[in-house]
Order: sequence, then C-alpha cells, then structure tokens
Amino acid sequence: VVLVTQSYETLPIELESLKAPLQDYSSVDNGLGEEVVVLKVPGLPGNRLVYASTGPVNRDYDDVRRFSDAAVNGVNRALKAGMQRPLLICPSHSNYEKNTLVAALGALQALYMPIEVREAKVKPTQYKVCVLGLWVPHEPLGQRLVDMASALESGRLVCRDIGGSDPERMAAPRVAEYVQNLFRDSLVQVEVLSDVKALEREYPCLAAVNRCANTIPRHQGRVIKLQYCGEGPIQTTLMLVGKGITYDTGGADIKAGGVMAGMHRDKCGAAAVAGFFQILAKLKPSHLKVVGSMAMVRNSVGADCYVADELVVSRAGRRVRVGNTDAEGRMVMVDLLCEMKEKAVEEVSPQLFTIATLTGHAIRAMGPNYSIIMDNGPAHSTGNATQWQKAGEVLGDMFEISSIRREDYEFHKGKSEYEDILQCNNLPSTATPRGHQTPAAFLIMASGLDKHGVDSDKPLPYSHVDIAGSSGPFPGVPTGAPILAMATNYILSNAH
Ligand SMILES: *[C@@H]1O[C@H](CO)[C@@H](O)[C@H](O)[C@H]1NC(C)=O
Ligand SMILES: CC(=O)N[C@H]1CO[C@H](CO)[C@@H](O)[C@@H]1O
Ligand SMILES: [Zn+2]
Repeated sequence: VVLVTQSYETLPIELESLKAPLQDYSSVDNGLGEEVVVLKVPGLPGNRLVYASTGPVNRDYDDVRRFSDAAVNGVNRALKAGMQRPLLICPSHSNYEKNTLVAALGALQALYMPIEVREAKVKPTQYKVCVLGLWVPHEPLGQRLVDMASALESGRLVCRDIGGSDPERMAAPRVAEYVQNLFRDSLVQVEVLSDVKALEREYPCLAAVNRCANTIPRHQGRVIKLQYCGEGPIQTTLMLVGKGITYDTGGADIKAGGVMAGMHRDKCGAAAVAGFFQILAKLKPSHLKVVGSMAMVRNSVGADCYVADELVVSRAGRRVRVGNTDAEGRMVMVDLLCEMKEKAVEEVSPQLFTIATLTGHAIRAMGPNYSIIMDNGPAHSTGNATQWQKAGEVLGDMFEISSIRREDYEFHKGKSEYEDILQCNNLPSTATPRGHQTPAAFLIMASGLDKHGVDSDKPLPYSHVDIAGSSGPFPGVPTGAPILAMATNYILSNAH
C-alpha cells in the first residue's frame, strides 16, 4: 500500500485501519509529514505501508501538483523497497476535485520506462512493476478512474516516447513509422509527407531548415498530418501545429559553449500533438474535430545548411530574412500554420495553435515548470488563454499567460527594402527583451494570420504555446505538457 494524503488524521472511515500504525510511528518521527516512510504493518497486503504526505497544501499558492509530486515520491520509494504490486491510495480532498486521478498520473509518470529500454528488454516481466492498483471507496468510481488514467497516460506515453528519445531512435522517418503504427486501426487518420520537392513547394520555410539534413537519408524531414473527427455535428475544430526538431544543432549559427546537449528534446511540441491524438483515439469525444501537423525536421550543420541573411518567401508570400538559424522552430511551423489558416475558413468554430519548445526565454521568464500561452486578438477577446490556464489547474498542468504586444510586431518588421519580415535578431532569446513573446508575432505575420485579426472579415482565434520550460528536465523524462490541460479543456469538460 502506498498512501498519498495531506494528513493521516483526516483519513475517511474506510481507511480507519491505517491511522493507528501512522499515529504510532509519528510518536518517534516528527518528519512523517515531510519524508516518505516505509512502515511494517502486519495485516496489510505485503505487511508494509509507504506513507507519502503531500505536506500542508496552502490554498494561497499551492495547487494539485502536491498530490502528483507525493505520488511520484511514494512510488519511487515503493520501487526501492522492492514492491511489485503497489496499491495507490489517495482519498479525495475537498479542495481538489481530481486529486485521486492526479496522484494516479503521478504514479504512472514514475513507472514510465523509456522506449529504448523497453525495446532492449522486451519482456513485460522486466517492467518496473507487475501491476499498479488504484484504491477507490466504490467500485464504479474505480472503473472510471482506471479508464481515465489509462487514456491520459497512454497519451503522455506517446509524448514521452517521441519527445524523450534520442535523435536517432526518433529521427523524423522513425517518428513517422511510430505514429503510423500507433494509429493503425484507430479513428485517427495519418498522412506522411516525405517528398522533398513537395515540402519545398508547400512549406518553403520548413524546407530551408530541412535542406542540410535532407542530404542524409535517415535524417530527412517529414510532415506528419493527423486528423480525428468525432461523432455528431462538429461544434469545435482544433488545429494544432507542433514543433518537432529531432535535433537542434543551431544550424550554422551553431549552439556553442556546451548548450547543444539536450537538443533532442526540441521535438516535444510535435510529440504533444501525437500524444493528444492518442487520447482522442482512446476517449473518442463527440462533436470535436482535431487536425494536427507535426513538423519533424533536423536542424543540422553542413555544406547545404541554411544560413543567416538568406531570404525565404513563406507560403503566405512574405519575404522572410533569416536572422539566426537557431530560430528554426518558427520556420518549420509557420507554413504549416499558414496551411491551417487556409483550411480554417471551411471549418466549424476553428481554433489554431502552435505548440513548441520554442525559446530559452520562456524558461528564463517563468521558470522550468510552466507552459506559456499567448492569444492573438480574436482568441484574446474570447478569453482562450485564461480558459487553458484554468483547465490546466484541474490536473496540475500549469500555465502562465503572456500577451503579444505592438513591440513584438515592430521587432519582426523588415529592416530594409529587401525583406518584409525579419525572422529573428542575432542574439539568443534569453538575451532578448520579450524573447518568448516576439516569436508569436513572427508566426502571425509570416503565416498571414495578421489578415485574420479582430477587425477582419474572418477573425481566426490563434494561440501560441511555448513549452520550453514545462516539457521536462534533461536528464530526466518528458512531462507530457500540455496534453493534460488540452484533454481537460476539450475532452473531459464535455464528457463528464
Ligand atoms: C519543478 O518541478 C519539479 C517537480 O515538481 C521539482 O522537483 C522542481 O524542483 C521544480 N523546479 C523548480 C525550479 O521549481
Ligand atoms: C473561454 C472561451 O471563451 N473560449 C473560447 C475560445 O475560442 C473559441 C473560438 O473562438 C470560443 O468558441 C470559445 O468560447
Ligand atoms: Zn534552435
């Protein structure tokens, strides 16, 4: 038994029997509320109890992540103790409607095994545990909890597999293969574009980044298109573009001084898009249509790499001056966003998104554990960023909100007659004021979304999501941000 709770004093009546041993133990250890402890409790399954307290949950500044953090610690301790069949008990808490599910997701995060390890070991008997049990007071609650935790976790697993794996295992062609296998016989349609001529024609900014990697067959870029269409009349259409840089060397403005390590994680935006589709495939929400594009490209250095100063004409017909090849994320997404914009006019209530580990500045600004969301005019006027932030709080997938301002547009205006738009300055985002906001303005300008503002004939709500901070630590395992917030906002809110 792994018990995750704020305080054993307030355990519900069904768990009364766990109180006495904890009371007894607390008489010799004041640290019970802070450290994870293992107690011998005769009569319990396995005769032992792991107690992982959340500590006091301060409603002024704490949030439901206290429960997932405690579950991670509890399960890790259980693994150390050699438990093969942990039963997670996290009784409900009056301030957090979904704290039990959040704890279950924390436990599952701790039990994740990287795809490289799974593929090398093959035998399920070598997984971290045989089974994870979840305790609930009534059986029907249990089925719902298991279904929900399994569906959400399967999406995060896909996200971690793609986002967390090394640049060869998850090179673009192999990501395409993984995604095709994953969605075979599901409601998600997959289309993979690999023809370099077609990529150059349809997505010139993406093709510029891909030019160097394209000389090495196993590193060649892919655009992976996904589509899900739920039953019943469609009420909302989500259009998602994910950044999938399988490795970011920085290009010829190369990442120097030891900052290149970890850059296989630059594909976590596209990985999140795939993960969200996996949740759609499992939960099959009605009235919802989702269209996704994963921009899988390697930003390599070599004789044919794109360089600063080049002029590239975007799909929307804007002449873009490359300022820094390390600003490749916006390049690979912008023409896919433009294509979404073209399609959006035929969709029911479309909402467009880019999801990307885009800027170091996002981490500088908000710290490592927060996604940042920024609305364009139409999305801002309906309060979409605020809605995402609220949805994120339910399962502990946290957001900060930023605003796109006039300075951000000004920053990307062409500096001479040669170009309409400047892609980037010559500094890293961390050394640039408003370094995480300006790329959103670039994406709006170079995709032509600026023609779909609040005052236009056809306003299109668009939000840019920067997950550079929240995607997870390296070394370490990707978090799966922001798919829990997305699932809460667009699937769970309708289903229950
Ligand atoms: C981010 O969250 C993790 C997990 O809760 C925690 O271990 C880490 O200390 C946090 N980082 C910062 C800088 O707060
Ligand atoms: C909370 C909120 O108003 N969300 C909005 C997000 O954008 C779509 C499309 O414009 C609206 O329909 C939602 O109401
Ligand atoms: Zn880069």
